[in-house]
Amino acid sequence: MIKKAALSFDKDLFKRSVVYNVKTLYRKSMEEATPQQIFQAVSYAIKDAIVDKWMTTQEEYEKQDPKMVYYLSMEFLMGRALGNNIINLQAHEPVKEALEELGVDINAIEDQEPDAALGNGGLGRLAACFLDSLATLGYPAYGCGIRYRYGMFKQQIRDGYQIEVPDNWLENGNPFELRRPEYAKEVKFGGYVNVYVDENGRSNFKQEGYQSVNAIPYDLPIVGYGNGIVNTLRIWDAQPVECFRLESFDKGDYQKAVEQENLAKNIVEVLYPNDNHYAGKELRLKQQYFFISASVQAAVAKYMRKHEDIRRFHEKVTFQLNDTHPTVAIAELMRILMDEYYLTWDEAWAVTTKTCAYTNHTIMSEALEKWPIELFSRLLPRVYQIVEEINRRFVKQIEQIYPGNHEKIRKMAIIYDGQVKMAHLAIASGYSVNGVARLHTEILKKQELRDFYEMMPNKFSNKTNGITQRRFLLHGNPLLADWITFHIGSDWITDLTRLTKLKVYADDEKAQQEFMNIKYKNKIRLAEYILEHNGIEVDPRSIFDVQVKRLHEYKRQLLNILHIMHLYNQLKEHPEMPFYPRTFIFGAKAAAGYRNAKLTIKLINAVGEAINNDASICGKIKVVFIEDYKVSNAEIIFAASDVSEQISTASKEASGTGNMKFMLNGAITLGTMDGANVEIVEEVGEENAVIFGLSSDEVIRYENFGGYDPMEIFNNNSDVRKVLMQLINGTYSKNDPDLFRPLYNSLLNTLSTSKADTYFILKDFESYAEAQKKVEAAYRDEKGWARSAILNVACSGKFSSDRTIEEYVKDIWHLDKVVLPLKK
Ligand code: 26Q
Repeated sequence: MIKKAALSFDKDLFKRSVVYNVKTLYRKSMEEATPQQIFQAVSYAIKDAIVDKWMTTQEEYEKQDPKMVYYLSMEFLMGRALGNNIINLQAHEPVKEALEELGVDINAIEDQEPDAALGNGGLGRLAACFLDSLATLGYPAYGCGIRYRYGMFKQQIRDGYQIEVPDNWLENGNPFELRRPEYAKEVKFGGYVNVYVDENGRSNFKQEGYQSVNAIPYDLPIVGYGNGIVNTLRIWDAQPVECFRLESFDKGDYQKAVEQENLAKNIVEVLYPNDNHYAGKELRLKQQYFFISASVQAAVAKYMRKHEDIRRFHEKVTFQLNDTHPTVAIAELMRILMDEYYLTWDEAWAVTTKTCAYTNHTIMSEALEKWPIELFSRLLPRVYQIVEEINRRFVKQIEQIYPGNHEKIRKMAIIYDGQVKMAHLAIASGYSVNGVARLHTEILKKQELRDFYEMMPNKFSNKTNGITQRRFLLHGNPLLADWITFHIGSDWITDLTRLTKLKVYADDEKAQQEFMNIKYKNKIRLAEYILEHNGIEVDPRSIFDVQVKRLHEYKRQLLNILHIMHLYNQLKEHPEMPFYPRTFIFGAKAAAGYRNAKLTIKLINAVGEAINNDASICGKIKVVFIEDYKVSNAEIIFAASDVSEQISTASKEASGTGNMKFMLNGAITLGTMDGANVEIVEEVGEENAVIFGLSSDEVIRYENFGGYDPMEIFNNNSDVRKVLMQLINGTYSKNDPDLFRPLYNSLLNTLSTSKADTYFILKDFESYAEAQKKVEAAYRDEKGWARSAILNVACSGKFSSDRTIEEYVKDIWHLDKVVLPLKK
């Protein structure tokens, strides 16, 4: 089958373009060029093919003047661009052929590209999936973010420990980006606010004595799948403002000039590598205001180029706030409307409250952003005045609704206890608040945000997350993608619900064999990756049991590894016991300062080291820690997985999106009833997933009664006791028996200064071990497993980010699809 767009892709032109680029960029022939140079040449050739569509799309946006969504996010975890762009241009076949004819392997070239890792994990990758879906569905959208000089750190494992290495992703340049200095914006920090009354008697607020930086936009193309649409991800770089000539030395401005230069250099230097954890750092707040001020200024300027009346801004623009990180956009928009366009408070408020919408991604209290007033007001004096006024009016409103109820004010005020609470600002000032999975939204409404929900129930809605099948199936798992297309056609690429047509193959033995054969080939591909990167041989016939995600105590990698220690104990005690060979695969980065997370990585590696080298268990268990888990190796991992470990403490994982990527690739979920797992089980049926552990209601009930007593389990369960003692008797740390004591203490804490096992690891241990037995039994039933795996793929349609985006459009953004004119 030849795709339409494939026909329109000029293969010969592309080949000439690659050869020409190699020549002009490097003065080399194809034979002489390095793989990196060929990657650059190929990328520029692909960019050529993109640019025309990019211009046409943007011209059409200019002409049709549709409403646009600005997706404001501190993180965009894009991964590699080349392969994805080729796929979305529907040019994979011709490009692959062309490169073969030039003697080049497309996969080797794609491997030359560094991941664009401008994000930590779930929230950043969600933003990337959303951009793909927006472009593919034909919705006018901008992504707005920061062009970090260094993205998420590269992880090296040395002696079992994580080492963080700077991610110099721009080292060889970024062929797809476009620098656009003509759209630079100035962003001001610090100083003080003066009020001037003008001849009309109007008060003018002026920030003075400030420091400023120039924000320079870099645009990246976001190619829609097969529809000619190319949207823009705009990421901002910082440059010092040119303000000082030599004579400034005498004027004493020297100090200020140097400070401004440092400000510009520092601001975009590096992504904060904290996932689900708030760090109240001044530089972080600077980063937030920097890209928000630039983005809001740009959005207003763009609007004013075509429109007269700024009071109707919200009819053409909506800002989606990706968590509270961009929430300062609310006050910045108010500032621009009042101070630069002279709207009254009420007029500005009317616009702002119809423009901004907020997505909540977590209920973990340590992730909530609360900025000290001192810091906030010193850095953003005018913005702080506006936040104060928003707070004053909001508190007044609370008092009107709940007269005399000081408790409400204490719990809901935007400014309280010397802090600015960003979630409260976002909820009070936005027109929409959404959670990211049904359970998560229910918990928000009933627990964390209950007071807000009671006061303004209409603002709240759920938008269950999704993922893009273009990257995580079509690109990441070409064998399965082709098999699916062979059986049901290619419509699934833009309508994932079509996968239900695969249900009829679930009981078809030939289909089952083909399906499991593809899984086997993908397991060989991953086994080769592991051999190359870890030097460990794993058996592709073993069960590939995988937990890849950021390392966090609530995600409970510790539960997984404790259970592996337990299995190993059993195998040692009963060498003859029936045991289906298993390869446990981990991948996880820990925040640099997160002690228990880093220690868990060390434990996984120490246990792996012991087990993998113990000949007495005949290789029945292997434990592999994949170094530097990132989007590009994730694609290979999902495709090769049998078991998807989604074992967070119920109520803690807002949604999860990895869970969806595993399901789409035919892995069976071993999980708790948490986040989107609940909806996964609902779609696929509980007989095709393995569920264990406390429910979120049970967890919350225990928490409300001050926790539970893990000592009871320690005393009564000898398996648990044995494993825990191994944490502190040097079994996995011969030279330093106390090495893992902090992990032991986190579970038992005999000192009782802080609470023990706050993530219910011991409480869920037995249930988890039972569930793991069910997994083994299920895998032994080859046909039953193949059936379940196929059904997981077939039932994953709901979890496309295309569906998620359509829900945002319908309920929150109210955008119209743009139709491109037919080519003459
Ligand atoms: C905040 C302040 C200062 C420094 C860092 C941060 C910060 C950075 C990243 C706080 C939180 C994050 C990331 C949160 C995150 O990734 N949440 C995940 O979002 C996914 C998409 O909705 C969900 O699927 C996950 O369940 C949720 O954990």
